[in-house]
Amino acid sequence: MTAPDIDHMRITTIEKHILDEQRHHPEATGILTSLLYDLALAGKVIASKTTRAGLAEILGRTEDTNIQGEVQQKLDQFADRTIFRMNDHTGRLAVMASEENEGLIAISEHYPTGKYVLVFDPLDGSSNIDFNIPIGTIFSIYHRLSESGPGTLEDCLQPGRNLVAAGYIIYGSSTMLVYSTGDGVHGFTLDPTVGEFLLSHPRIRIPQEPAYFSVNLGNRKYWSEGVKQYTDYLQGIVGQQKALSLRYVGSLVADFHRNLLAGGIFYYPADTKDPNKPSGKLRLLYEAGPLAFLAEQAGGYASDGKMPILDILPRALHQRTPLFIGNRDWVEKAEEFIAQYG
Ligand code: AFP
Repeated sequence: MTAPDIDHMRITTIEKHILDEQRHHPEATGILTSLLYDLALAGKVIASKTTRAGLAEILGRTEDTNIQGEVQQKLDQFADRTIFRMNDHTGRLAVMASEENEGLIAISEHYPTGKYVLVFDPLDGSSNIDFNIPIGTIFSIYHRLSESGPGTLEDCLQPGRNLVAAGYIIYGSSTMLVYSTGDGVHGFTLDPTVGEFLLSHPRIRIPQEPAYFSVNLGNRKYWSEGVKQYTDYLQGIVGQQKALSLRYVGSLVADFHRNLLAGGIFYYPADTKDPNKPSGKLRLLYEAGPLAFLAEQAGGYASDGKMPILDILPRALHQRTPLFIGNRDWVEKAEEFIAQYG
C-alpha cells in the first residue's frame, strides 16, 4: 500500500464523523445527523461568499436595521436566507429563530414539520466584515416541546441544558466547523480543494492553564466594582498570579475559538453604557447558550456572573445576558468577585 493510500484512510470527513456518532445511539433515526450535515453545507455556502466579500458587490450595508437596532449587512441577510432555505423544507424542524428576525421563523404549511428546533445567529461579528476579521455562524438544536403542528415560542425558549447539539462555523484564515452533540467537542477544517470539512481537532479540551483574557477594556468605566476588580486580578494587579495576555477581536466566535484551543476567559459583562442594554450586548439564545454548551463539553464553564448560563430559562427570543466563559476556575473566580464586590 502506498503512503497516499494510508493518508487517505486516516481522513475523517464530517459526514463520516456524524454517522459514526449516530452509531453510538441505536435509537437514533438519522434526522439529527441529516440536520447537522445540512448546517455544514450551509456553512460551506456562506464560507464561499465571505471569502469573496471584498471582491463582490455584496459587501456593504443595506438600508435595513435588524431587531437589535444594528445596521444589517448584506452578508448577514445572505447567511440568514441560506440557513433558512436549507432547512425549511426538510421536515426535520418544527420552527426556527434567528438573531436577524424579530419573531419566530415558521415552517411553511406546504412542508411537514419535524421534531427539532433550530436557533441561529447567521453571521456573528458582522461589523468586522469590512476589515477582513473572522466572523462566524452559531447554531443551537433543541427537541421541540410541543407535540405536533407548527412549532411555538416555548419550543425556542428553552434553557441551554436542553440543548441536543450546538456549534459554530468560523470563517477565518480557514473555515472551521466546531460542534458537540453532548459527547465532547469536535472541530473540522474545510479543505477548499475538495470542498469537505475534515476532522482536524477531535475531542477538544480547554487547556488547564489559560493563556488569554478577552474583554472590551474600553468599557471599563461602565463596569461594576466586581468586574473591575476581577479584571485587575486577571492582569495580576490584584492577587499573586502572573498577568494573562489580553486578546480581543470583537467577534465572539473568533475570541471564543482562540480561547477554547489556547485556554482563556472571554467576558462581556453587564454595564451602564446603554440604559437599553443593562445586561450587556450578547444574546442568551443565539450566542451565550450554544457557546456555554460547547465550553462545558470541553471542560470549561460559562456564567452570567451569578449562575450557569445553561440554567437560565429564556423569557424572550432576543434576551441579552452578561457572559463569562472559558476555563472553569477562572470563570468561577469572576462569580466570586461579583458576589463580593457587586
Ligand atoms: P456585531 O455582530 O455587531 O459585529 O457584534 C459582535 C458581537 O455581538 C460579538 O460577536 C462580539 O463579541 C461583541 O459583539 C463585540 O462587542 P463590542 O464591539 O461592544 O466589544
